[in-house]
Amino acid sequence: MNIEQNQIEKHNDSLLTAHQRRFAFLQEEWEHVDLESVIQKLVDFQIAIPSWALGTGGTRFGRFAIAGGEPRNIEEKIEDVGLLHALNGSSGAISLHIPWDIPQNAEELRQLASGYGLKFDAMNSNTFQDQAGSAHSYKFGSLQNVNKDVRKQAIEHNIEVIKHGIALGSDALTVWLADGSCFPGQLNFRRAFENTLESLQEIYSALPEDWKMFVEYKAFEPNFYSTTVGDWGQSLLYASKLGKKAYTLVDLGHHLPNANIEQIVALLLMEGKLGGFHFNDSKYGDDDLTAGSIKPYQLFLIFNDLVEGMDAKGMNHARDLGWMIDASHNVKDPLEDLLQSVEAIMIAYAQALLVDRKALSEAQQNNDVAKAQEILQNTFRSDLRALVAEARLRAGAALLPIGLYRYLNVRNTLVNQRGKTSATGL
Ligand code: AOS
Ligand code: ZN
Ligand code: ZN
Ligand code: ZN
Repeated sequence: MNIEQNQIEKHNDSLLTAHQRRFAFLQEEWEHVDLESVIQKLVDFQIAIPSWALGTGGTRFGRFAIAGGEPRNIEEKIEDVGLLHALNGSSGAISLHIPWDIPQNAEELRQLASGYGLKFDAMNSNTFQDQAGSAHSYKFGSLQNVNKDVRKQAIEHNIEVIKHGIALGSDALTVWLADGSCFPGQLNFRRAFENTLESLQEIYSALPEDWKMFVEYKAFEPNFYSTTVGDWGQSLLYASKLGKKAYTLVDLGHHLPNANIEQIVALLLMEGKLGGFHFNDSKYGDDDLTAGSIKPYQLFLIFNDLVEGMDAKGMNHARDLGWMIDASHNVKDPLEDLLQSVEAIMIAYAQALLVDRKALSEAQQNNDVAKAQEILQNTFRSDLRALVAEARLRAGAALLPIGLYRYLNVRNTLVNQRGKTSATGL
């Protein structure tokens, strides 16, 4: 299904007076800053939607179908992201996963995607599951495996993913490895690192000149004693040894409890090695919950360091890092959840854009701790929803994305078109 421009306009008209009142208040509150340039940055900012988050992911214990209407193929996944992008104007890219998505006709998919205003973001490889018909098993790891034939199979898979990505016009490969060990003694850590590095080097050499490789780290799960790309230090080691096209990817849920993610991000950015994000939120581990649903202050602090660091380096906020969501849905309509995640990310970004950098830097220079904290918290506690809504309005999207989604009965339409069974790769 498509959401028509006139449906969006009708919806916006009905909310316009109330919106304008809230926006005018913000304009007054922030009259000392160039709000127009902030709004333009918000309009430009796009967050990629992962193809696997469009259906219900389930838990380790089971899976409960939602009402249905889940996408059954890549075309329908693109259609779903197209719906999100029409509603919020900020979901202009899709991140595919091989082999959960098998692009058959790249040219047709490119056309379909561009019809919705979508690009193909980072491609994701999968060597954490055995695929039907493959010669070797990843039970004891893929790129780290003690058996060279297994490593070779995993390397070739990644190169295959790059080829799919080239055909689709993507320009990045995300490598997340489940490799690690469950028990002491199982692995020689140094050998595992060396094998992984050698394998990554082979994949790296297949990357086109203008591509990036994102090395995603994760503290634990599915392995519970060691993970071969277990933290940002290890990822940074691989990325540094690989070369200038390799970067660290930060998934917010992949740290040990209470890690200071904003500090990690600041230093990776300083080193020119921060590649991008998998946004989500968590209370315990890799919970893959809606961004900003548990720790919105942390999300803001991360963006605060991102904006400061990117500006210090003269980076383009929208283009120079990979912004992606990585989420899993058990109890919510995935599309509604993704709208909520994007909104939370946009709000955190807007807040970070409005931090008084000069005053903060002065407070830091004067060791005025209370003042520094006040500056951050004043901005964080400001309600900037109308600013983000104004950016949506200007982008031709909906003032209230979930409101319009429900008003248009999008899920019911999808159920009628696609049926009640769920058909995701997970
Ligand atoms: C796994 O925990 C990682 O977050 C991955 O980025 C991702 O969830 C997976 O690659 C989906 O394919
Ligand atoms: Zn991830
Ligand atoms: Zn995650
Ligand atoms: Zn994860």
